[in-house]
Amino acid sequence: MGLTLAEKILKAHTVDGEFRKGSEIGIRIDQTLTQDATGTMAYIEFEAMGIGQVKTERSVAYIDHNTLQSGFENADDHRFIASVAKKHGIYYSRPGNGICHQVHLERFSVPGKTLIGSDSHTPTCGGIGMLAIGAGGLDVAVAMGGGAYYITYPEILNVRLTGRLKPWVAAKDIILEVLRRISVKGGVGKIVEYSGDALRYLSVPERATITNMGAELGATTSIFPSDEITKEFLEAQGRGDVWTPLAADPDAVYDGVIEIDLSELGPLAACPHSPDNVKTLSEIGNIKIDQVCIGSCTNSSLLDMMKVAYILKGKTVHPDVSLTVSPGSKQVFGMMAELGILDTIIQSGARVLECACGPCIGMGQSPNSKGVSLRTFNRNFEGRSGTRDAMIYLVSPETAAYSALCGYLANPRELGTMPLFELPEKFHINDNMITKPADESEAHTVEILRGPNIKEYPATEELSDTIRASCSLKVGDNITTDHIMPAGAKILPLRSNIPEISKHCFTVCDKDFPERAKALGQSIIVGGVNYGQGSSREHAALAPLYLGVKAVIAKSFARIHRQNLINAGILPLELEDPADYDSISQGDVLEITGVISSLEGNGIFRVKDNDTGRTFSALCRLSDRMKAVMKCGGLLKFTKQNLNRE
Ligand code: MIC
Ligand code: SF4
Repeated sequence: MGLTLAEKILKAHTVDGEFRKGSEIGIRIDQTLTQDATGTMAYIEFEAMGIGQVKTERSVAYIDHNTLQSGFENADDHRFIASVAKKHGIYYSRPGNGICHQVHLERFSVPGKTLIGSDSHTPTCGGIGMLAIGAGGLDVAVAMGGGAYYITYPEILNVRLTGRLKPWVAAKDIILEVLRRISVKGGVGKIVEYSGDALRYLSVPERATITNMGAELGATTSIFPSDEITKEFLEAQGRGDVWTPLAADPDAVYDGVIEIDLSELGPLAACPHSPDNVKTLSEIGNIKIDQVCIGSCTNSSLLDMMKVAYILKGKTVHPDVSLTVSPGSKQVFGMMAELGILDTIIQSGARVLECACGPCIGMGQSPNSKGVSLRTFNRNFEGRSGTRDAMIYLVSPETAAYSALCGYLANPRELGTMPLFELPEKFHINDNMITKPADESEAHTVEILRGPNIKEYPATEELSDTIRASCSLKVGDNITTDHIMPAGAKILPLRSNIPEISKHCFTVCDKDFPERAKALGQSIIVGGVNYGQGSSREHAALAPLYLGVKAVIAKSFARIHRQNLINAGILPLELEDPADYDSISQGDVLEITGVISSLEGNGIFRVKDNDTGRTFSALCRLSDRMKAVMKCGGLLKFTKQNLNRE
């Protein structure tokens, strides 16, 4: 029986566990990436493990999230990360060099290699045929130290693309269509593998838009084959030597297949407040808009900018609309200048921002009250833009640019004939903003520069055999990490200070939660389906840990967040019968006895609600390794103990 492409890469990298569906496997990691908002904590953890030089083929630290320096905190974090990188063998991409995923795709990605990154959109590099997975910072720290990364051998879902996109219909519309069909939960436990005749029309940046938003499906990762188009892209990046052809075996067996005829697609938009709330533009109608933001790791490539410039050329942004454009990288930005498209965009009245995450993570450009904002980004969760009552729609750059001129959500198909947009034969290559680490022999001379906002990893405790605690919060379905640990310009600078950032934990849902949880000493959170979807930020586990949360009982969990809870020593319990959710009220005292024997035995935990007298079952089935992690109080302690033993 043949293998799928993802399976081939997984197989070549499996160093632990049985290579069988559903079982836990440990894979060797060739490359890692971090960004600053999760990176500071990841490097605090890396340092706490006492590892010298990174053991990977390539590790890169990017500064792209917290670039708004409205106090000393972010600049201190940048300096800290730069010094750790220099000392420990990590390449450092300076602020101004671009968004981690875009830069990694351009300058470091290698087909067939494995990459984990402390950012949920790490699968962007799947566009070039890498097996690229988003993870918590602690998992990335372990991988930098040479440790394997553990995943459950996933199901492989094949998305077969046929036909050809109509003019002005984009790669963004393809992934929106996948989201429309299978929802934000549809990819959980799966790798999405793309194939089909249509691939010959899809460039690497377009493929990367699709794999990037695979994160919104909840998928472990998404991947495209590595073909002649991949080769051309790498050659244009001056890196043709790293290319290898990669594809699934002709007789590969998939766990599911979705067929999409691209010629049948029209422009789509994800409506507030979820990336899977997808509608056609005519279903939504010509709604009036206040803001348009073009950029983010989903749609900030040179190709995107070329299309945007073509649409804006010689026109002026509608007087009621504010248009922002953030190029994805210094390379993109520089080439926009070189090709004259930057001037075209500036002349149209667009507000050109630095190449960073910017508005995507609420780092400025929050819309006006009740503002309608069209964004080429990947997430439109409530409040993420920084304006609680804003209405965010996710669209393609083509729809965004055309709508910015019209003043309402407009269909770019009206633009008529589309010229052929071609990538340059050679990109502008200048890696002067990527600092190489110190030579290993010099590493001991490098001083780590720590600012006063950088605090230690919170204390964890061994798992106790009885957990008796109040339910400090009960929340509904699809709770995102943006609910649990909000981002934005005011809170992000606290990412290296868990005591301070914890004061904002869950405040989007309940402003009194942090104080209530703290006063209770220890507590349990109850959630619905897909609890913890969205980002990889381990702060969504570390803040609850700091506030005394011992367990989260939910109908189901998102992959990265569940792992982050385990890494932090918080028990993720899945209700055996989802109907039991209804019987629990906030404030009820819940009692779990025989925790250790349940963990070690069949993974079924008996939970008694002392207020109602009801007893119900909740599951947490872990591999032996994960059981050991849980019992000793989390992955950091576990790794330290194991290193000491070696
Ligand atoms: C996001 O898009 O939500 C982020 C900000 O990039 C996060 C990481 C973080 O919270 O720092 C992610 O996607 O993992
Ligand atoms: Fe940055 Fe937004 Fe991409 Fe997250 S989704 S990495 S915030 S651009």
